[in-house]
Amino acid sequence: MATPGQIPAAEPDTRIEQPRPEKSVRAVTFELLRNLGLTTIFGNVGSTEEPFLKNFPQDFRYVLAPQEASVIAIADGFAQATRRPALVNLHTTATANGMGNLATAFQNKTPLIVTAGNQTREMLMMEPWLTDVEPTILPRPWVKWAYEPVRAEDVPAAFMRAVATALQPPAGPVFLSLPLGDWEKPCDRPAIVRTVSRRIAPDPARLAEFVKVLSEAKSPVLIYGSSIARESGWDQAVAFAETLGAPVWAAPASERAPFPEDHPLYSGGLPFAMEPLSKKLEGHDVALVVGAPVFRYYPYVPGPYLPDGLRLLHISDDPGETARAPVGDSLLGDPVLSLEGLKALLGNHKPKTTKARETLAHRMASHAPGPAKFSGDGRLTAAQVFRALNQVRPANTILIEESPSNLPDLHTEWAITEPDTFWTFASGILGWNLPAAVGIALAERDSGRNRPVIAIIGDGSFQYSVQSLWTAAQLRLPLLIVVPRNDEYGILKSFAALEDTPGVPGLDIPGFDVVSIAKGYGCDAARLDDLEAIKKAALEAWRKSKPTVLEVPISPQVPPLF
Ligand SMILES: Cc1ncc(C[n+]2csc(CCOP(=O)(O)OP(=O)(O)O)c2C)c(N)n1
Ligand SMILES: [Mg+2]
Repeated sequence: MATPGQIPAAEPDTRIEQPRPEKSVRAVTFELLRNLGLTTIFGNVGSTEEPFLKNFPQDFRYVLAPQEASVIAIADGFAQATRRPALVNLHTTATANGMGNLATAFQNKTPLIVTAGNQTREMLMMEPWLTDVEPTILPRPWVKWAYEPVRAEDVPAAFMRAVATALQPPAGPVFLSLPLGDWEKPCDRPAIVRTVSRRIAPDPARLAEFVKVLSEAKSPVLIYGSSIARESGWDQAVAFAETLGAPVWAAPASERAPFPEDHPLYSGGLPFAMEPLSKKLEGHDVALVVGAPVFRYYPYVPGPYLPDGLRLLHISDDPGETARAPVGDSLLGDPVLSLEGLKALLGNHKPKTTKARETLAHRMASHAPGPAKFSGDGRLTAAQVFRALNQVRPANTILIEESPSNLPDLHTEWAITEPDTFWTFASGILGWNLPAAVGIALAERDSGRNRPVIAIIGDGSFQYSVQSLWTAAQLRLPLLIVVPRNDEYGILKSFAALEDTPGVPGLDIPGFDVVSIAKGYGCDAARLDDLEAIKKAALEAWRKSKPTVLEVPISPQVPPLF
């Protein structure tokens, strides 16, 4: 009881809301990630990430790759093969180790949520060890958005914005820098899950203009790009090509196969230089490019962009691509929705042709004459190896390629006839395809599709993200990797010939023991120089529950680039 002059103790006021049980930034973030279905984290952990990963929830999976380049490309392959965003966790400034593959992910248009820890806010200004001093600059220009939340409690909303940004067209990687002291801080708001659209419809009036030009064309030609494959648009691409009656080329250096390569309208892949590309299009009056840049060139071979008299139309959902095309009229819109719209507007159009100019048989005859290309020096050629593998592989086998000088032979010997069975990189930055194959093989197993996966990786290319072999072995993936060993950077010798730069050092790479390297990372491995043994080993590899690396010595050759 209060004595006079004393203030009585307050009775508890039942009208005031009791404080809610406090949740941490970590708890709210994991709840959000769970609700978004982002329960696999591809990472390589460091001290600045341990507070995020503390008491790692049982319903999440952590896929470790012991180098950042591998982490990013494994996640990229997984995201592409699952058609979902993937979550990556790297180590502060060491994110830089993954920059090559981040640039590739950007050009692949893969939605990746790349995160990295940073030092605690208490010390950031003094730049202690492992501070990412400019976290929003470091990953540029290869992310759509880079951000370090201003307040700890903004972390969950930043994740949501990152996912939305990564998914909207053109999809691509984003980067979040997350100071290590933020995770235990209170977060009094639940994380809000949002959804965004992944496709942008084309302007109907512009589509009608395109149809008018195409239907009045005497000899139209189609150039299809990887975005068609990314958006599962093979059926629409075939239906439109057949209705219009136009031959189909794959855009130069396509990272995905946009069209069945055994279709009678399929002409092959366009060369990636001005003069030879323009030559291939001679005789046509209208070309329509769908879902690709105009054009992805590589060597500079001066010449016109297009042959005389050819009008170019271009459809892409990437405003960067539509803006930087040096010629042609563009339409911004989803490639597959556009193909559907074009076909509907064409109505009962009479097809102009039913055949490609260059058939598969024609391409095979010009590239790999006879039963198989022989070297004459006792060693196998890449063409022989690819043909042997193609003979035994199941029809739905997934092929991943980073074997620069052997690519023309591979395309000739191995036609892609089923959707989502070919992957390579959009960038030319080596070190993507081996780890991407690991991510793709993981997606095959997760999804229950379990298609066989083979990666053809050059002996030079094999070295760049070789640590991903360890991840493949730990995950017990039945992945087959074939390394055509020519002891050289073969393609660069072809370049030296084209560019007339004799005497360049550093183009021979003798002495890599691929078998020992692969075994060291936990794979089965063998060196084989006999076609029957290669076929047998391939079939065995797909039945195993571990990766297999086959080193195949091939005859070093310097094929012309065109
Ligand atoms: C990360 C990276 N480093 C260097 C290069 C330059 N480069 C392009 S092709 C190539 C050689 C590839 O050699 P290999 O994988 O053995 O294939 P080959 O040409 O012999 O078929 C190199 C080093 C590159 N594209 N990317
Ligand atoms: Mg080589």
